[in-house]
Amino acid sequence: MKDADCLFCKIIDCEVPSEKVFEDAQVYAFKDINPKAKVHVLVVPRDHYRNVDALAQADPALLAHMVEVAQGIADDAYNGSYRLIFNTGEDAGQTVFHVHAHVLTGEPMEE
Ligand code: IU
Repeated sequence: MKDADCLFCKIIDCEVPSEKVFEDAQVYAFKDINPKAKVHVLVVPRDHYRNVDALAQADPALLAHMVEVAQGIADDAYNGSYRLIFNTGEDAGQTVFHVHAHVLTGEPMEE
């Protein structure tokens, strides 16, 4: 399931460059180009779902796997603490409509 016009589908397919942090058969994780924390990684499923609700309904096990990968990133990069954000909808700040988890870690978080 790919969307030819989707930026993150292109990043997963290496048509657009990214700084890879992790990948497996189901997900791809890369550094956010505009980091909001010392470590800011986006975890993205290879299959295209427009937001976290669509993913949760279609494949909850894949959503759980994204959380597992986020935890692994925070374990490797820091001390296991991290903030996990799914912006959902334009008014919430979602700009790329391919579900992605923002993993913010690497330092103590401000409020
Ligand atoms: P959002 O939740 O849809 O707003 O998150 C999109 C993120 O994708 C945002 O933090 C951007 O900095 C990030 N990003 C990126 O990492 N690489 C890109 O080429 C583009 C956006 I465009």
